[in-house]
Amino acid sequence: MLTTANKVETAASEERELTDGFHLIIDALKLNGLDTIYGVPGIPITDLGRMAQAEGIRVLSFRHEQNAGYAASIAGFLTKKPGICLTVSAPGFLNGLTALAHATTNCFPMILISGSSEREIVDLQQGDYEEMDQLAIAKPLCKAAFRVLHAQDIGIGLARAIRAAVSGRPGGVYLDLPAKLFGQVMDAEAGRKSLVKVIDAAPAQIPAPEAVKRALDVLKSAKKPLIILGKGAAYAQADDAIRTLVEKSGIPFLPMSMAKGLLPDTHPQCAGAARSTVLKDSDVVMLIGARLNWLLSHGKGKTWGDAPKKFIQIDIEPKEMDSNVEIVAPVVGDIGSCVTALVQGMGGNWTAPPADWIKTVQTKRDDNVAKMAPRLMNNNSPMDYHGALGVLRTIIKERPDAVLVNEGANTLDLARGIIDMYQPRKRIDVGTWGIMGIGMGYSIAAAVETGKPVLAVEGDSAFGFSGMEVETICRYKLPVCVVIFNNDGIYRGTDVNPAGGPDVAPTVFVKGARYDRMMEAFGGVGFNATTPDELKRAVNAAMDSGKPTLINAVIDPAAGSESGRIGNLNPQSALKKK
Ligand SMILES: Cc1ncc(C[n+]2csc(CCOP(=O)(O)OP(=O)(O)O)c2C)c(N)n1
Ligand SMILES: [Mg+2]
Repeated sequence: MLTTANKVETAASEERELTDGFHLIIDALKLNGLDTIYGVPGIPITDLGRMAQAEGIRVLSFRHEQNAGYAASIAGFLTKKPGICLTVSAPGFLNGLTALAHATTNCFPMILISGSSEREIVDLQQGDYEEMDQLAIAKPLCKAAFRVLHAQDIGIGLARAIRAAVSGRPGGVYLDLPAKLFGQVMDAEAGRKSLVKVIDAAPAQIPAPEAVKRALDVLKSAKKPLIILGKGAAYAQADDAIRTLVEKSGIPFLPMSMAKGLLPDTHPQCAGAARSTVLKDSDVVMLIGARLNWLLSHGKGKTWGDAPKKFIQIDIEPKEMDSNVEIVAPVVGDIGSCVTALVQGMGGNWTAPPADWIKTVQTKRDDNVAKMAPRLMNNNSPMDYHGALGVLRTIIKERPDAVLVNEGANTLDLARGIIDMYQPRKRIDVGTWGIMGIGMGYSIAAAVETGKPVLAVEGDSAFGFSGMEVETICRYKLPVCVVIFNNDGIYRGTDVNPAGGPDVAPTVFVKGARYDRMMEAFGGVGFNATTPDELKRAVNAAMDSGKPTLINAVIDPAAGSESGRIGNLNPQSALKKK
C-alpha cells in the first residue's frame, strides 16, 4: 500500500490504477445500494461529502448532526436499509450519538459514520484537533461499533456495519474512520476486489413449528383475544400477511403509535378507541413486534386489570421474551415468517372470537368515537387541540399517502388518538423514548425516502429542538408542511413564576411568537392560523403546492394538560406540594 505522500508523486502517471480511502468508502456504499447520506460537513469528511455527491450519492447537509442522525434513523425504519449519518470528529460525533442511541432503542437500522482524529495522538491523549476516543464512547450506545484503519478493510468494515444494523433486531451501528484512512492510496483493482456486496443482509428467521402450534393453541383457547401491533410489525413490511392474520382471526387489534395504519384505524376490528377496555378485559394477548415496555405499562398493573392474562409474543429477539411478564407462547423469528406460519397453521376454518367480546369492544369504540366527534368540529378561536386536530384528521383522511410526523406532549398524545391513519408506515413520532427533537429530521428523511408529502404536527417546544432545519427543508425544496401547535410553552403557556420575579415560569415561552416568520426567512411559505378554518385552508394549500410551509397554529395557552397523557409518570413527593 502507498502512503499519502506517494500518492502525490504517482497520481499523474498512474491515476487510473490507484484508488483511495475516500473512493473506496463511496464505492462500498454504492455497491450496497446506500445512496443517501445525511450529515454535516467539516474536517475530516468535507471532501468525502463532495466526492460522494460527485459520484451520484444524494448528500443532504443539515444544520445540526442530531437532526441528520434522526433523519438517518427514520430512513432506516422506512426502507429497511441502514440510514447513513456522516459526522465530523468529537463534537459532531457526539451530536450524532443521541440519534444513534435512539436508533438502537427503537430498533431502527442506522450507521453513524464519523471521521476521527489521529489514533496515535488520541491514544496518548496529546491533545489532537477534536481529540476523542469515539469508538469507546459509542460502544455502549449502539448495537455494534467498528473502526477501519486500512483502506483495504473499508469493504469489510462497511459490510460488517450493514449486517449488524439490519440483521436480527435492527439497531444503530458506529463506524469510526480516522482522518488518515481517507487519503490512503491503494491499487484500484485490489481496491475493487476488497469491496463486499452484502448478500441477504437480514436473513429470514423461521419460527420453530412447535412454537407456532403452541401459539395457535393458546389463541384458540381465548374467549377475549387481542392482537397488539407494534412498530416492529410496521418495520417488517409484511403488511399483507399481517392483514390476513388479523382478518382471518377476527380478533380485535390495537396498533401502537407507529403501527397505526398497518390496517386502517377505521377497520371494523380496530380497537384503538377502546384501548383501556381491551387491555383490561382481554384474556389472551398476542404481541406482534411490540414490546411490553412502559408504553404498555410493562404488561401488568392497573392498566391490565385483574383477570388472568396469557401473552403470546412474536419477536425476532429471543431475549425479549419474559422481559416483563411470563410469555406462555414465545414465537421467535422475523415478523413476516412468523405471521405467515401462523396464518398457514390456522387452516381454513378458524373460529372467530365469541360474539359478545367483539360486541363489547365495538360498542366501547363506537361510544368513544361518538363522544369525541362534536369536540373535533368546534371552530373556537383561539383554537383548542380538538378543533385544530379535527381539521388535520380530515386532511389525512383525504390524503392518506402523506406521512405524518408528530411530536410534543399534548400535541403528540391528542394527535395520536384523533388522527386516523390509513396506510402502513405513515405515522412516525417520538418512539420508545418519547423524545423531542425528531421533527424536522424525520420530516426531511420522510420526504426524501418516500417522495410523498409530509405533514409535521409539532408542539411549539418540540419544534424548537430541530427548528433550524426549516432552512434545510427550504434549501432542498421538500414538500413538508409544518404545523406548530403554539400554546406559548411546554404543556401550557399559563404557568406563573411562584417566586414572583421577572423570569417567567420554566414551562413558558415568549407569548404570541410567530414561528411562521422563520420559514419566510428562508423563502418558504409562512402562515398564521387562528381558527380551524384558516388552518384547514393553509394546510390544504401547502399540500397542494408541495412548497415548504410553516403554519403557526395559535392554540389556547390554557388548553393543554401537564405532560399530555403521561402526567402520572411525574414523581410525586410524599410531602404535600407548597
Ligand atoms: C429530548 C427531550 N427533552 C425534553 C423532553 C421533555 N418534554 C416532554 S414533552 C416536552 C415538550 C412539550 O411541549 P410542546 O411540544 O409545546 O407540546 P404541548 O404539550 O405544549 O402541546 C418536553 C420538553 C423530552 N421528552 N425529550
Ligand atoms: Mg406547547
